[in-house]
Amino acid sequence: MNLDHLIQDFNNKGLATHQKRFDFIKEDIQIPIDLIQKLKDFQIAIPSWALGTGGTRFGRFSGGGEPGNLEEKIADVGLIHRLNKSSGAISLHIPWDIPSDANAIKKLASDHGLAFDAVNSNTFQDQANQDLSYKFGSLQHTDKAVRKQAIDHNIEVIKHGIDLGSKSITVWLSDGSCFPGQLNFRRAYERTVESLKEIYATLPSDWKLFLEYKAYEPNFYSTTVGDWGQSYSMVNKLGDKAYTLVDLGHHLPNANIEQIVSLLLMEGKLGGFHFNDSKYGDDDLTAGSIKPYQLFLIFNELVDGMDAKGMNHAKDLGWMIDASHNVKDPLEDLLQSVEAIQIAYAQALLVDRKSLEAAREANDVVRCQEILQNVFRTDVRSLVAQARLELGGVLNPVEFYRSAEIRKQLIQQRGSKTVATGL
Ligand code: RM4
Ligand code: MN
Ligand code: MN
Repeated sequence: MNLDHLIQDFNNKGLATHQKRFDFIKEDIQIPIDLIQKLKDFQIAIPSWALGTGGTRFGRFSGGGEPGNLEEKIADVGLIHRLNKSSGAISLHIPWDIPSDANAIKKLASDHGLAFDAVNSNTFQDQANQDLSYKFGSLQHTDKAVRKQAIDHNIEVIKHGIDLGSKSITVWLSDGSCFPGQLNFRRAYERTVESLKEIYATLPSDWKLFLEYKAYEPNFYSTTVGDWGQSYSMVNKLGDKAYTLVDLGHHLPNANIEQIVSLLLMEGKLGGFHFNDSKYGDDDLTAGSIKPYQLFLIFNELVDGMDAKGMNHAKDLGWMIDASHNVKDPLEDLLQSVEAIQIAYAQALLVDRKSLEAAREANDVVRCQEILQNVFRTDVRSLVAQARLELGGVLNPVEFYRSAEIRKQLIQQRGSKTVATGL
Protein backbone atom coordinates (compact mmCIF):
# COMPACT_ATOMS: atom_id res chain seq x y z
CA MET A 1 0.00 0.00 0.00
CA ASN A 2 1.28 3.49 -0.68
CA LEU A 3 1.64 6.16 1.98
CA ASP A 4 -1.59 7.99 1.11
CA HIS A 5 -3.62 4.79 1.46
CA LEU A 6 -1.91 3.88 4.70
CA ILE A 7 -2.71 7.33 6.07
CA GLN A 8 -6.31 7.09 4.94
CA ASP A 9 -6.62 3.72 6.60
CA PHE A 10 -5.01 4.91 9.82
CA ASN A 11 -7.24 7.99 9.97
CA ASN A 12 -10.38 5.97 9.29
CA LYS A 13 -9.60 3.73 12.23
CA GLY A 14 -9.09 6.66 14.59
CA LEU A 15 -11.85 8.90 13.32
CA ALA A 16 -14.67 7.95 15.72
CA THR A 17 -12.49 8.49 18.79
CA HIS A 18 -11.18 11.76 17.41
CA GLN A 19 -14.69 12.98 16.67
CA LYS A 20 -15.79 12.20 20.23
CA ARG A 21 -12.90 14.24 21.65
CA PHE A 22 -13.42 17.09 19.23
CA ASP A 23 -17.17 17.22 19.99
CA PHE A 24 -16.40 17.19 23.69
CA ILE A 25 -14.08 20.19 23.62
CA LYS A 26 -16.49 22.14 21.42
CA GLU A 27 -19.22 21.61 24.02
CA ASP A 28 -16.91 22.22 26.92
CA ILE A 29 -15.39 25.55 25.97
CA GLN A 30 -15.92 28.47 23.64
CA ILE A 31 -13.67 27.98 20.61
CA PRO A 32 -12.94 31.08 18.52
CA ILE A 33 -14.31 30.50 15.00
CA ASP A 34 -10.98 31.17 13.32
CA LEU A 35 -8.90 28.97 15.63
CA ILE A 36 -8.74 25.90 13.40
CA GLN A 37 -7.86 28.06 10.39
CA LYS A 38 -5.08 29.74 12.34
CA LEU A 39 -3.68 26.36 13.30
CA LYS A 40 -3.85 25.29 9.68
CA ASP A 41 -1.94 28.37 8.54
CA PHE A 42 0.81 28.00 11.12
CA GLN A 43 3.92 26.36 9.66
CA ILE A 44 7.08 25.54 11.59
CA ALA A 45 10.37 25.13 9.74
CA ILE A 46 12.55 22.07 10.27
CA PRO A 47 16.33 22.55 10.54
CA SER A 48 18.43 20.56 8.09
CA TRP A 49 20.86 19.75 10.91
CA ALA A 50 18.28 17.99 13.09
CA LEU A 51 17.54 15.06 10.81
CA GLY A 52 20.37 12.92 12.08
CA THR A 53 20.85 11.73 15.63
CA GLY A 54 22.75 14.53 17.32
CA GLY A 55 25.99 14.00 19.10
CA THR A 56 26.97 14.92 22.59
CA ARG A 57 30.48 16.00 23.33
CA PHE A 58 31.21 12.40 24.27
CA GLY A 59 29.70 10.34 21.51
CA ARG A 60 27.24 9.87 18.73
CA PHE A 61 24.92 6.92 18.41
CA SER A 62 23.33 6.86 15.01
CA GLY A 63 19.93 5.23 14.74
CA GLY A 64 20.42 4.28 11.11
CA GLY A 65 18.70 5.39 7.93
CA GLU A 66 19.93 8.96 8.44
CA PRO A 67 19.90 11.20 5.37
CA GLY A 68 23.28 11.16 3.68
CA ASN A 69 22.80 14.26 1.54
CA LEU A 70 20.61 17.31 1.11
CA GLU A 71 18.18 15.50 -1.19
CA GLU A 72 17.52 12.90 1.50
CA LYS A 73 17.15 15.60 4.14
CA ILE A 74 14.51 17.27 2.01
CA ALA A 75 12.79 13.91 1.63
CA ASP A 76 12.75 13.56 5.43
CA VAL A 77 11.26 17.01 5.96
CA GLY A 78 8.80 16.23 3.16
CA LEU A 79 7.77 13.15 5.09
CA ILE A 80 7.30 15.09 8.32
CA HIS A 81 5.20 17.59 6.39
CA ARG A 82 3.20 14.84 4.70
CA LEU A 83 2.25 13.56 8.15
CA ASN A 84 1.60 16.78 10.05
CA LYS A 85 1.02 19.29 7.21
CA SER A 86 2.57 21.91 9.46
CA SER A 87 6.25 21.68 8.59
CA GLY A 88 6.20 23.23 5.15
CA ALA A 89 9.70 24.71 5.30
CA ILE A 90 13.31 23.75 5.80
CA SER A 91 16.10 25.86 7.25
CA LEU A 92 19.56 25.14 5.85
CA HIS A 93 22.93 25.37 7.55
CA ILE A 94 25.82 26.34 5.27
CA PRO A 95 28.34 24.80 4.62
CA TRP A 96 26.83 21.64 6.10
CA ASP A 97 24.19 21.70 3.37
CA ILE A 98 25.36 23.53 0.30
CA PRO A 99 23.00 22.87 -2.61
CA SER A 100 25.08 21.79 -5.59
CA ASP A 101 22.25 22.55 -8.00
CA ALA A 102 19.98 25.17 -6.48
CA ASN A 103 17.24 24.84 -9.09
CA ALA A 104 17.04 21.07 -8.75
CA ILE A 105 16.93 21.38 -4.95
CA LYS A 106 14.27 24.06 -5.16
CA LYS A 107 12.19 21.86 -7.43
CA LEU A 108 12.60 18.84 -5.17
CA ALA A 109 11.55 20.90 -2.15
CA SER A 110 8.51 22.28 -3.89
CA ASP A 111 7.51 18.76 -4.98
CA HIS A 112 7.34 18.02 -1.26
CA GLY A 113 5.40 21.24 -0.60
CA LEU A 114 8.40 22.83 1.11
CA ALA A 115 9.77 26.36 1.05
CA PHE A 116 13.16 27.53 2.33
CA ASP A 117 13.16 29.39 5.60
CA ALA A 118 16.19 31.22 6.99
CA VAL A 119 19.63 30.12 5.85
CA ASN A 120 22.21 29.81 8.63
CA SER A 121 25.87 30.73 8.48
CA ASN A 122 28.57 28.86 10.32
CA THR A 123 31.63 30.65 11.63
CA PHE A 124 31.76 28.57 14.79
CA GLN A 125 33.80 25.79 13.19
CA ASP A 126 36.81 25.70 10.90
CA GLN A 127 36.18 23.99 7.58
CA ALA A 128 38.82 21.82 5.92
CA ASN A 129 39.37 24.18 2.98
CA GLN A 130 39.46 27.36 5.05
CA ASP A 131 42.48 29.72 5.14
CA LEU A 132 42.15 31.29 8.55
CA SER A 133 40.93 29.93 11.87
CA TYR A 134 37.95 30.99 13.99
CA LYS A 135 39.61 29.73 17.14
CA PHE A 136 39.53 33.24 18.59
CA GLY A 137 36.31 34.37 17.04
CA SER A 138 34.97 35.37 13.65
CA LEU A 139 33.16 38.70 13.27
CA GLN A 140 34.86 39.98 16.45
CA HIS A 141 38.35 38.74 15.56
CA THR A 142 41.38 40.95 16.25
CA ASP A 143 42.67 40.20 12.73
CA LYS A 144 40.83 42.02 9.96
CA ALA A 145 41.55 39.19 7.52
CA VAL A 146 39.68 36.70 9.70
CA ARG A 147 36.77 39.10 10.02
CA LYS A 148 36.72 39.49 6.26
CA GLN A 149 36.68 35.74 5.74
CA ALA A 150 33.70 35.44 8.10
CA ILE A 151 31.90 38.35 6.44
CA ASP A 152 32.45 36.82 3.01
CA HIS A 153 31.09 33.51 4.23
CA ASN A 154 27.88 35.18 5.44
CA ILE A 155 27.52 36.99 2.11
CA GLU A 156 27.97 33.64 0.37
CA VAL A 157 25.24 32.14 2.54
CA ILE A 158 22.88 34.95 1.56
CA LYS A 159 23.63 34.18 -2.10
CA HIS A 160 22.74 30.52 -1.60
CA GLY A 161 19.55 31.65 0.12
CA ILE A 162 18.62 33.95 -2.77
CA ASP A 163 19.01 31.05 -5.19
CA LEU A 164 16.63 28.95 -3.11
CA GLY A 165 13.99 31.61 -2.49
CA SER A 166 14.85 32.03 1.16
CA LYS A 167 14.12 35.44 2.70
CA SER A 168 16.30 35.58 5.77
CA ILE A 169 19.65 34.71 7.26
CA THR A 170 20.23 33.67 10.86
CA VAL A 171 23.58 34.58 12.32
CA TRP A 172 24.68 32.80 15.44
CA LEU A 173 28.16 33.64 16.66
CA SER A 174 30.17 31.58 19.08
CA ASP A 175 32.49 34.58 19.47
CA GLY A 176 33.53 35.49 22.98
CA SER A 177 36.27 34.60 25.41
CA CYS A 178 37.12 31.79 27.77
CA PHE A 179 39.11 33.66 30.43
CA PRO A 180 38.94 37.03 32.15
CA GLY A 181 41.25 39.53 30.52
CA GLN A 182 41.35 37.68 27.19
CA LEU A 183 39.12 40.10 25.33
CA ASN A 184 38.51 43.81 25.17
CA PHE A 185 34.72 43.71 25.43
CA ARG A 186 34.22 47.08 23.77
CA ARG A 187 36.48 46.30 20.84
CA ALA A 188 34.89 42.89 20.35
CA TYR A 189 31.44 44.49 20.35
CA GLU A 190 32.46 47.24 17.93
CA ARG A 191 34.20 44.88 15.56
CA THR A 192 31.19 42.59 15.55
CA VAL A 193 28.85 45.47 14.73
CA GLU A 194 31.17 46.69 12.01
CA SER A 195 31.30 43.22 10.46
CA LEU A 196 27.55 42.76 10.74
CA LYS A 197 27.07 46.09 8.96
CA GLU A 198 29.02 44.78 5.99
CA ILE A 199 26.87 41.67 5.84
CA TYR A 200 23.69 43.67 6.31
CA ALA A 201 24.65 45.97 3.43
CA THR A 202 24.39 43.03 1.00
CA LEU A 203 20.94 41.96 2.18
CA PRO A 204 18.22 42.11 -0.52
CA SER A 205 15.47 44.61 0.28
CA ASP A 206 12.88 41.95 1.10
CA TRP A 207 15.21 40.00 3.39
CA LYS A 208 15.65 39.94 7.17
CA LEU A 209 18.76 39.33 9.22
CA PHE A 210 18.22 37.48 12.50
CA LEU A 211 20.85 37.78 15.20
CA GLU A 212 20.80 35.02 17.79
CA TYR A 213 22.24 35.43 21.25
CA LYS A 214 23.55 32.80 23.62
CA ALA A 215 24.78 33.14 27.18
CA TYR A 216 27.73 30.78 26.98
CA GLU A 217 29.28 27.83 25.14
CA PRO A 218 31.61 27.23 23.41
CA ASN A 219 33.13 30.26 25.08
CA PHE A 220 32.76 30.00 28.81
CA TYR A 221 33.68 33.42 30.20
CA SER A 222 31.98 35.86 27.83
CA THR A 223 29.87 35.68 24.70
CA THR A 224 29.94 38.77 22.50
CA VAL A 225 26.26 38.45 21.62
CA GLY A 226 25.40 36.94 24.98
CA ASP A 227 21.88 38.03 25.72
CA TRP A 228 18.88 39.74 24.18
CA GLY A 229 20.14 43.18 25.24
CA GLN A 230 23.36 42.74 23.30
CA SER A 231 21.57 41.39 20.25
CA TYR A 232 18.92 44.12 20.49
CA SER A 233 21.45 46.93 20.66
CA MET A 234 23.31 45.49 17.68
CA VAL A 235 20.27 44.98 15.46
CA ASN A 236 19.17 48.51 16.26
CA LYS A 237 22.47 49.75 14.88
CA LEU A 238 22.01 47.74 11.69
CA GLY A 239 18.57 48.88 10.56
CA ASP A 240 14.98 47.93 9.85
CA LYS A 241 15.75 44.54 8.35
CA ALA A 242 17.69 43.30 11.38
CA TYR A 243 15.98 41.50 14.25
CA THR A 244 16.76 39.49 17.34
CA LEU A 245 16.12 35.77 17.21
CA VAL A 246 15.18 33.95 20.40
CA ASP A 247 16.54 30.43 20.79
CA LEU A 248 14.78 29.03 23.84
CA GLY A 249 17.87 27.17 25.03
CA HIS A 250 20.23 30.14 25.01
CA HIS A 251 19.40 31.80 28.31
CA LEU A 252 20.86 31.56 31.75
CA PRO A 253 18.78 29.37 34.08
CA ASN A 254 15.43 30.82 35.17
CA ALA A 255 15.47 33.70 32.69
CA ASN A 256 11.96 34.99 32.07
CA ILE A 257 11.84 34.28 28.35
CA GLU A 258 8.19 35.27 27.93
CA GLN A 259 8.99 38.75 29.21
CA ILE A 260 11.94 39.05 26.83
CA VAL A 261 9.63 37.98 23.98
CA SER A 262 6.97 40.47 24.99
CA LEU A 263 9.37 43.42 25.08
CA LEU A 264 11.25 42.58 21.90
CA LEU A 265 7.92 42.29 20.13
CA MET A 266 6.76 45.60 21.55
CA GLU A 267 9.95 47.22 20.29
CA GLY A 268 9.42 45.74 16.83
CA LYS A 269 12.69 43.84 17.00
CA LEU A 270 11.59 40.25 17.53
CA GLY A 271 12.47 38.32 14.39
CA GLY A 272 11.60 34.78 15.26
CA PHE A 273 12.37 31.64 17.16
CA HIS A 274 14.50 28.61 17.45
CA PHE A 275 12.25 26.26 19.40
CA ASN A 276 13.65 23.62 21.68
CA ASP A 277 13.61 22.87 25.37
CA SER A 278 16.23 22.62 28.05
CA LYS A 279 16.80 21.81 31.65
CA TYR A 280 20.32 23.13 32.11
CA GLY A 281 21.78 24.85 29.06
CA ASP A 282 21.61 24.71 25.28
CA ASP A 283 20.28 21.18 25.51
CA ASP A 284 18.32 21.24 22.23
CA LEU A 285 15.67 18.92 23.64
CA THR A 286 12.24 18.39 22.12
CA ALA A 287 10.11 21.55 22.36
CA GLY A 288 7.72 21.36 25.30
CA SER A 289 9.35 18.26 26.77
CA ILE A 290 10.64 19.91 29.95
CA LYS A 291 8.81 23.23 30.43
CA PRO A 292 5.52 23.11 28.52
CA TYR A 293 4.05 25.86 30.74
CA GLN A 294 6.87 28.19 29.71
CA LEU A 295 6.18 27.41 26.06
CA PHE A 296 2.53 28.26 26.58
CA LEU A 297 3.40 31.51 28.40
CA ILE A 298 5.66 32.49 25.50
CA PHE A 299 2.84 31.89 23.02
CA ASN A 300 0.48 33.78 25.28
CA GLU A 301 2.76 36.83 24.92
CA LEU A 302 3.17 36.23 21.21
CA VAL A 303 -0.55 36.12 20.46
CA ASP A 304 -1.17 39.13 22.69
CA GLY A 305 1.72 41.17 21.29
CA MET A 306 1.19 40.24 17.65
CA ASP A 307 -2.53 41.00 17.84
CA ALA A 308 -1.75 44.36 19.44
CA LYS A 309 0.33 45.19 16.37
CA GLY A 310 -2.03 43.65 13.84
CA MET A 311 0.61 41.11 12.81
CA ASN A 312 -0.07 37.92 10.89
CA HIS A 313 0.71 35.03 13.25
CA ALA A 314 1.77 32.68 10.49
CA LYS A 315 3.90 35.01 8.40
CA ASP A 316 5.31 37.90 10.36
CA LEU A 317 7.81 36.04 12.53
CA GLY A 318 10.22 33.21 11.75
CA TRP A 319 9.09 29.94 13.34
CA MET A 320 11.89 27.42 13.35
CA ILE A 321 12.91 24.43 15.37
CA ASP A 322 16.49 24.12 16.54
CA ALA A 323 16.56 20.81 18.34
CA SER A 324 18.31 17.53 17.93
CA HIS A 325 18.86 14.78 20.35
CA ASN A 326 21.06 11.79 20.71
CA VAL A 327 18.67 9.12 21.99
CA LYS A 328 15.52 9.60 19.89
CA ASP A 329 14.60 8.91 16.32
CA PRO A 330 15.05 12.45 14.93
CA LEU A 331 11.86 12.30 12.89
CA GLU A 332 9.77 11.29 15.89
CA ASP A 333 11.51 13.99 17.91
CA LEU A 334 10.63 16.64 15.33
CA LEU A 335 7.02 15.47 15.07
CA GLN A 336 6.75 15.79 18.84
CA SER A 337 8.28 19.28 18.78
CA VAL A 338 5.88 20.54 16.14
CA GLU A 339 2.91 19.13 18.03
CA ALA A 340 4.06 20.74 21.30
CA ILE A 341 4.38 24.12 19.57
CA GLN A 342 0.93 23.78 18.03
CA ILE A 343 -0.58 22.86 21.38
CA ALA A 344 0.97 25.92 23.02
CA TYR A 345 -0.25 28.12 20.17
CA ALA A 346 -3.78 26.66 20.28
CA GLN A 347 -3.94 27.24 24.03
CA ALA A 348 -2.72 30.81 23.66
CA LEU A 349 -5.51 31.42 21.15
CA LEU A 350 -8.02 30.28 23.79
CA VAL A 351 -7.00 32.81 26.43
CA ASP A 352 -9.84 35.18 27.27
CA ARG A 353 -7.82 38.37 26.89
CA LYS A 354 -10.56 40.77 27.94
CA SER A 355 -11.09 38.97 31.24
CA LEU A 356 -7.35 38.67 31.77
CA GLU A 357 -6.85 42.37 31.22
CA ALA A 358 -9.74 43.22 33.56
CA ALA A 359 -8.31 40.94 36.25
CA ARG A 360 -4.91 42.57 35.81
CA GLU A 361 -6.35 46.06 36.10
CA ALA A 362 -8.14 45.00 39.29
CA ASN A 363 -4.94 43.38 40.63
CA ASP A 364 -6.85 40.13 40.98
CA VAL A 365 -3.79 37.93 40.99
CA VAL A 366 -5.70 34.72 41.64
CA ARG A 367 -8.06 35.32 38.74
CA CYS A 368 -5.16 36.04 36.39
CA GLN A 369 -3.55 32.75 37.30
CA GLU A 370 -6.87 30.89 36.98
CA ILE A 371 -7.45 32.26 33.49
CA LEU A 372 -4.05 31.16 32.23
CA GLN A 373 -3.91 27.83 33.99
CA ASN A 374 -7.44 26.82 33.05
CA VAL A 375 -6.42 27.15 29.45
CA PHE A 376 -3.07 25.46 29.97
CA ARG A 377 -4.83 22.51 31.60
CA THR A 378 -7.28 22.13 28.75
CA ASP A 379 -6.52 19.21 26.49
CA VAL A 380 -6.44 20.85 23.06
CA ARG A 381 -4.91 17.93 21.18
CA SER A 382 -8.15 17.25 19.34
CA LEU A 383 -8.12 20.83 17.97
CA VAL A 384 -4.61 20.35 16.63
CA ALA A 385 -5.58 16.94 15.21
CA GLN A 386 -8.66 18.44 13.56
CA ALA A 387 -6.53 21.08 11.83
CA ARG A 388 -4.18 18.37 10.64
CA LEU A 389 -7.05 16.23 9.41
CA GLU A 390 -8.58 19.09 7.44
CA LEU A 391 -5.22 19.63 5.76
CA GLY A 392 -5.01 15.97 4.76
CA GLY A 393 -2.47 15.00 7.42
CA VAL A 394 -2.42 12.19 9.94
CA LEU A 395 -4.52 12.14 13.10
CA ASN A 396 -1.57 11.01 15.18
CA PRO A 397 1.74 11.40 13.32
CA VAL A 398 4.03 9.63 15.80
CA GLU A 399 1.72 6.62 16.11
CA PHE A 400 1.38 6.43 12.36
CA TYR A 401 5.14 6.74 11.80
CA ARG A 402 5.61 3.76 14.08
CA SER A 403 2.81 1.63 12.70
CA ALA A 404 3.99 2.21 9.12
CA GLU A 405 7.53 1.24 10.20
CA ILE A 406 9.01 4.19 8.39
CA ARG A 407 12.41 4.10 10.08
CA LYS A 408 12.77 0.45 9.08
CA GLN A 409 12.18 1.42 5.46
CA LEU A 410 14.66 4.28 5.66
CA ILE A 411 17.29 1.92 7.04
CA GLN A 412 16.57 -0.50 4.19
CA GLN A 413 16.96 2.29 1.64
CA ARG A 414 19.91 4.14 3.13
CA GLY A 415 21.68 1.61 5.32
CA SER A 416 22.25 1.48 9.03
CA LYS A 417 25.55 3.33 9.10
CA THR A 418 24.69 6.65 7.49
CA VAL A 419 25.49 9.77 9.48
CA ALA A 420 23.91 13.11 8.64
CA THR A 421 25.94 16.33 8.68
CA GLY A 422 25.41 18.56 11.66
CA LEU A 423 26.63 18.73 15.20
C1 RM4 B 1 23.93 26.96 18.12
C2 RM4 B 1 22.79 27.88 17.71
C3 RM4 B 1 22.56 27.93 16.25
C4 RM4 B 1 22.70 26.60 15.59
C5 RM4 B 1 23.93 25.87 16.05
C6 RM4 B 1 24.02 24.50 15.41
O1 RM4 B 1 23.89 26.71 19.49
O2 RM4 B 1 21.62 27.50 18.37
O3 RM4 B 1 21.27 28.41 15.97
O4 RM4 B 1 22.84 26.92 14.24
O5 RM4 B 1 23.90 25.75 17.44
MN1 MN C 1 19.70 28.23 17.54
MN1 MN D 1 21.69 26.44 20.29
